Amino acid sequence: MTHTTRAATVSTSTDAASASNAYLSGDHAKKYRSTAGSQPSTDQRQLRRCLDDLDRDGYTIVENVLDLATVAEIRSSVEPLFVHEGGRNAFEGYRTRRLYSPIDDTDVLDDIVEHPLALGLLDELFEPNYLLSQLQVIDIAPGESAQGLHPDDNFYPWPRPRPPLGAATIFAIDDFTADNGATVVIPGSHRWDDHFPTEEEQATAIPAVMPAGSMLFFLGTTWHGGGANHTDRSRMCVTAQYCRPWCRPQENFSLSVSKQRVARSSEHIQRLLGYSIHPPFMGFVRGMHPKRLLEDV
Ligand SMILES: O=C(O)CCC(=O)C(=O)O
Repeated sequence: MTHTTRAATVSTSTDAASASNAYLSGDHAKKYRSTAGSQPSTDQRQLRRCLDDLDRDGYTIVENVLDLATVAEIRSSVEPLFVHEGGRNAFEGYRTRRLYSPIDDTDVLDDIVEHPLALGLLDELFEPNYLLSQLQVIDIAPGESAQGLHPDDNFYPWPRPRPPLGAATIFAIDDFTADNGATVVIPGSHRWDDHFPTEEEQATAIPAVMPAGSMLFFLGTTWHGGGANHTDRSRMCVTAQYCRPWCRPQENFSLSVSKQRVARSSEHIQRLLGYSIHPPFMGFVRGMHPKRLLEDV
């Protein structure tokens, strides 16, 4: 009798725990189901190779993921959008032009933001419904000095070593060379604790040399920075950063991107901009799915 009662108690609490787990991880939205992971699938061997690189080095490079016509279209579309000739501090770079959140001004970067290889990697790294954290065009002019090395997700106050809370792509719009400001990365630094790199460690940084149209993808824990530009031509890139679905994105896209723009965007862009629910209910608007806001646009 005692045995039976004890077993019943255990089974009831196990049922409650599994019901609670199912609730926490389930997609409860009725009208708008999650579209996470529904992008076109990508070459699995390439994906595995990139994941191996990321695990070992904290970054990976895939050459020629954009054709040169697309690269040229991106350059001509973003060039007129720059407002400032230089940054406001050494980190932004006094000789570096930056275009923050260009997604509201042009659709030309959508293919970068939702690039199937980038999303395929993010699907492996993060929980579904990860978010776009920021989007920038960065143009490093001749004479710019090297940016201070940094990991991108250090502003989340969670001690290292730890899994990445974000990840970034850098798409080369110009060829990236050792002289023109190619992003530099420190291989293996994604595994470091919270220390600032020593001079010896900083000396192990290597430039991400790659032709225009290529993608550098790195973890938020990987130390990196914009390189010094010793040439007489500027070096342009587009960078999209992503974060786990329960982290706060850097850019407040809900405020910087109009509902009209979101309404005409793809499912993936809508989800990445926060028109999504991370189970069980993170991201709701008055208790409802945020996509309902788009119904009357
Ligand atoms: O432009 C680059 O190559 C990287 C820039 C960067 O890491 C940053 O601005 O945080």
